[in-house]
Amino acid sequence: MAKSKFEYVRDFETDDACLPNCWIVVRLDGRNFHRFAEQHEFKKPNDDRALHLMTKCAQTVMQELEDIAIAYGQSDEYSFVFRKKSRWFKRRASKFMTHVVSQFASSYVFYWKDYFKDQELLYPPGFDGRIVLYPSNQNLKDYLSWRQADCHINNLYNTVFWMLVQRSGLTPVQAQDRLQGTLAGDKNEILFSEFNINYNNEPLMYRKGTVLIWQKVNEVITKKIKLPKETEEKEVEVTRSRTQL
Ligand code: DGT
Ligand code: MG
Ligand code: MG
Ligand code: MG
Ligand code: MG
Repeated sequence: MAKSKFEYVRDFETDDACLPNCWIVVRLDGRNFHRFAEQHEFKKPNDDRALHLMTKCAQTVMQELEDIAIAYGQSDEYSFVFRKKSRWFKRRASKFMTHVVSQFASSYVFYWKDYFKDQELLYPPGFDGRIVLYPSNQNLKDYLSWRQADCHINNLYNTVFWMLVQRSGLTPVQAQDRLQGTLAGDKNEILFSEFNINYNNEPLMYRKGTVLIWQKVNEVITKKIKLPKETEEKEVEVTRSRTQL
């Protein structure tokens, strides 16, 4: 049935190849994680179990898929940067996005119990995805800085907000009013003077998010070899280099 009369339907598929020589960024984000976090009793404002599970899923994505150079994650989102020269799936945007998001979502469910122990997964979570192309290294750097600035702004706000609610007993509305119009310096000051917290000493992962990169490591393994003129096997140490996340 190579050339059936139905073949023409293929022509309805549109070309979605990403522009050559550009960094391809896929960003995913948890769908309605405001509710998901509430239902699964995430710790406020940061839940280590949730953040580490996100990073485990991102590692799985990087290991299973091709050509991802770097990933950056915070809150319920992760960005994956594919190499400029990638030829994976002929650079088709739909392939990149759907493979990233589906691999991530199935990993989230698969590894849930490793991080949440006896907190049951109550319903299947979903993630949205988008794709953005960046032609220059500077654009890519600025993109990552933008996501990191978002992490910083939200985390500073959330840290003060939940201190005011949990420690000072303000209602969420009162805390919101208190923070209305405050600048970063004001928030740092509230944390320091009222809660004795130096924001700069808060965990890096909360303040900056998580970056995943590949690293070359040298691995020493022992190999048994048999030399042609000898009868007995000899153990030798060989060093091989491999990449790990
Ligand atoms: P969306 O993305 O438009 O479908 O809606 P949301 O609700 O996912 O909104 P988004 O992505 O802007 O904000 C992320 C939500 O996830 C936010 O309500 C806080 C929640 N979240 C993420 N990480 C944590 C965490 O570690 N602890 C808690 N308590 N909540 C978290
Ligand atoms: Mg949103
Ligand atoms: Mg979300
Ligand atoms: Mg989000
Ligand atoms: Mg198939």
